[in-house]
Amino acid sequence: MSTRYRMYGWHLSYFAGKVRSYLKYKRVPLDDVDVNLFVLMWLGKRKTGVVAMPLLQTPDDIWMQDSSETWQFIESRFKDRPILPTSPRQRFVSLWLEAWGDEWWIPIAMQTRWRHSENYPLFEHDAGNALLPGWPGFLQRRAVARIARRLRGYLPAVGVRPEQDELLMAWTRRMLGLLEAHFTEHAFLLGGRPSLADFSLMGTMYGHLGRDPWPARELIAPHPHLRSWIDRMADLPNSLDETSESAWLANDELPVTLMPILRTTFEEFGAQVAGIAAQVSALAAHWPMDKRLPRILEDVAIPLQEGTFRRAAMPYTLWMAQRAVDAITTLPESSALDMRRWLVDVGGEALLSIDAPRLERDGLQARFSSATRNRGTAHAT
Ligand SMILES: N[C@@H](CCC(=O)N[C@@H](CS)C(=O)NCC(=O)O)C(=O)O
Repeated sequence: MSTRYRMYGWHLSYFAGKVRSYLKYKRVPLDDVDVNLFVLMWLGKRKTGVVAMPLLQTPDDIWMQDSSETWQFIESRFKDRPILPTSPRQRFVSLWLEAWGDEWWIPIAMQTRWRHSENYPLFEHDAGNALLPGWPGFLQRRAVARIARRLRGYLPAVGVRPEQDELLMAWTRRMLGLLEAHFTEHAFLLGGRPSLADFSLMGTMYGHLGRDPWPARELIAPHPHLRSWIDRMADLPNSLDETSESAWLANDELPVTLMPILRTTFEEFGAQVAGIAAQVSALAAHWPMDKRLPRILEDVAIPLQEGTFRRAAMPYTLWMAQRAVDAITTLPESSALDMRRWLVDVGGEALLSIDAPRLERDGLQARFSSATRNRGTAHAT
């Protein structure tokens, strides 16, 4: 039996960027292969229930698709180089920034890719060769066009709408400035060593912002420390200097330069999560408890410094946020109290009063968890 793991994913893909960087860091024996049309549309769907990438196949032929499920599984088998800190604050921040990196940044990645036609030749080339390797160009191009149509179809729901383009770019430039300031001081988000938060942010930064020609030139090149972080993350562990300060900050501290970023996530992503929670709660009154929730609901209005941004609520995002909040609510009482005080200081206390039914993941979507189902429409606190 082979002892190697196999990841199916493209360099173009958001979540493959996250998972690939992580698996390399963990030194998982890995075959990193492209997804072809057959694996994407048929085999992967049969094994995991959804058409999505990346997919991971283990040597013992277990298949998985969700990036969070994937790292949790790998952490249980590969104990070296854990990516989730054990101290309460850093642990919560890692999980919260995972949710932010995975969910918040999707519109930015999609806008920068699909609003600029100069990105399409790379997409067509890479996706064409991956989907139908060795086939005639015109068939490859046709297959790519179908995938591109499907992906472009998601733009309005995630908030990429012409009237919001400027707003989102202004936000992006502000945030990239904050990230640049941070990476000028620190090699990774929590200090000298990568954590779950870094891998998640690689989703946006590797395949989309750092590799598509327009954003790589216009948005990333002006930020050299951010550029170096992307390149470092793409080549772990080789780019990690084990002898220097390769640790998260001591005493559960967080880098000062991370704080403005974190505050922004609480204000903005926190508002998005609260908006989704309100819609999911309202749905719980009449939605059949055993039926998967819709992938998208109504719009949520999110206040940014630059204006109000609207995108459709996705229950899946709430599921991810609930996992982060769990890192606080499951703490022993005295540490939970300390964490609550800290959240008040950094503007994140509203997260603790989000009252919504407990969710679990179902493929790319979410459903009420079995605990919620057993309690009728009872809410998690
Ligand atoms: N949240 C999932 C999402 C996986 C995902 O959305 N992958 C994208 C490509 S980067 C995809 O295949 N999307 C297909 C679709 O949404 O229909 C994860 O963490 O793995």
